Amino acid sequence: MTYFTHKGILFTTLGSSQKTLISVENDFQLLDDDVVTVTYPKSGTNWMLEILGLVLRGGDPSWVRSVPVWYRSPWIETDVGLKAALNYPPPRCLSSHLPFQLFPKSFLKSKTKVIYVMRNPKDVLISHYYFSKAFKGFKEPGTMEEFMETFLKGDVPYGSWFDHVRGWLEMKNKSNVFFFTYEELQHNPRGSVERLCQILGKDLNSQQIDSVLENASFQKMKDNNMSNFTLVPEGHFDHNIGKFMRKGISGDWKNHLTVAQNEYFDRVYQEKMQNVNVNLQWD
Ligand code: PPS
Repeated sequence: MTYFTHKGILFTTLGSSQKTLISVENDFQLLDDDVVTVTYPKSGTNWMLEILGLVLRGGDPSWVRSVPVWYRSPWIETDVGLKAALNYPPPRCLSSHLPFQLFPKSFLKSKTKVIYVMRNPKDVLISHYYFSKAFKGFKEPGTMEEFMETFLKGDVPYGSWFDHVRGWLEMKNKSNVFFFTYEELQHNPRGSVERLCQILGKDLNSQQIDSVLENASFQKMKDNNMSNFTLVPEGHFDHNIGKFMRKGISGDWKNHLTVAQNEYFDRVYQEKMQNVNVNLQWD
């Protein structure tokens, strides 16, 4: 596995290339009825995609159970994903881990809805650490101590968590950018699904919402081969080392970080997020 740097941000060569990144930023046309789920990696992307896939089909699980998530909602910055997105008829469901400055320029002239999902960065760190051990596109993370340093410096694919979240939060006054948190999906799943329905103009009844909630649960997604990444070939992901659907909880960082590591993380967080006037409550 190797990385390359594009405009100061690291990317993996497994599935992405400079050519695709340049094309997606400058040439790719987002359309008014596209819905794009945008996240920093390990923030709940696939969970939101499952919820979206169910909401868009009125709670019917047949789509999410028959089509792999990367075809339902291709990642536009990957070589395969961009090709798929270009061939899909509107309305398209798309995904991206891109920081705002590398996102398609056409977004600013469109009414495309962006659903931006954030997660407690300490849980992102832990999820990223385990994912990096199994995903062959990412570097072996080393010890947790070492990986925390790498993560806090932003020397990971898609760059710094802080820059990513800050960059997208600057779009908070745009009427077509909507923010969700992983923690909100956990603590208020029905309210979150109702808000998403409102955003998408989908009028689901109570039974349909029940079906969304049931089929997007951690256990149902863990059992769904179209969503649990077991279809990813061994050459890309070592299924003996890690599971994509790992724990699915908030606060797992408490089981991993020492008191000193946690305090250090908090100091870096305070420093990097000091000018962000948004109340981000993770716990
Ligand atoms: S990726 O690789 O960046 O696209 O990963 P992403 O989907 O953003 O994040 C993966 C984490 O989300 C958890 N997950 C869920 N949690 C709760 N409920 C549901 N339904 C769910 N689906 C996915 C997944 O387990 C990863 O978190 P960790 O902490 O590693 O378990």
